[in-house]
Amino acid sequence: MKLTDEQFEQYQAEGYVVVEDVLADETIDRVRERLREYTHGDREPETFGKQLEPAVERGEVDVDEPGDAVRKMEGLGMVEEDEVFEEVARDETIVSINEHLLGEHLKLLRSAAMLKPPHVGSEKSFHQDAAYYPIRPMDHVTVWIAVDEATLENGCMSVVPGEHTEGIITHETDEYETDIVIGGEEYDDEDLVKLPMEPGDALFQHCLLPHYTEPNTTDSPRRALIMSYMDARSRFTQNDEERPDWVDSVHIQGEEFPGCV
Ligand SMILES: O=C(O)CCC(=O)C(=O)O
Repeated sequence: MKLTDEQFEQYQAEGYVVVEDVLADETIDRVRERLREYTHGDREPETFGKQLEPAVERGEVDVDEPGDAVRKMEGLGMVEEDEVFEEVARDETIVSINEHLLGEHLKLLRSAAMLKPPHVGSEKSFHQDAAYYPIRPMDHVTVWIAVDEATLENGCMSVVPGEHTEGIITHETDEYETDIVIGGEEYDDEDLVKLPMEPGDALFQHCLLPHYTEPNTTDSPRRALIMSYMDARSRFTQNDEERPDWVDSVHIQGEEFPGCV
């Protein structure tokens, strides 16, 4: 599947496009069940991380059980060790849309589950994904896939259309320590587009597009998967000794190139 001309032009001009019904209901059901096994069951990640909501970790807010406070899981190990997440990363529609945007040689740069649990799910402040990764060129694509209905109340994605053409903005560390946020930049409500989405819909987002999600104030989770793809000819800006070990890649399709990611 390719994007329509209109969708392709929207991605180029505005830095994002939402494609509906990318993942089938059965796939979404498997993802939900697997996420629950990691949060509330006895499945433990071996090669990727799980992070609790910081306010819960600091003892400021209580939850019934620790699984109710898992903020995210992150790491390429998600697709290397778990066949359910690997199926999503290699999904034919997702890969072919990335091929349309980035060309035929593709690698996966990031895999994560953002779980924004009921009531305790916190905001994710404005940031550009490119700021996290020492990769050039800065043109990787983040695919944000709704696992639950994402609404205005439970923390759907908000983006600043067209801002991906303005280059990288200075970021600073925020309270999570693992996260960085755009420093000193304010966006007005009229600069934003809020993107409610249905389960299985996918947002394709340019890595320089500033985006943000609000806290989850509802009784239901707002879970999403993130898979980020890059051209396999991208390069790390740091040498192997300086490169953090969470910055790595998984081959998806096409050629691999010497000296590249
Ligand atoms: O899912 C969310 O709440 C935001 C995730 C996000 O923007 C990110 O992790 O880069």
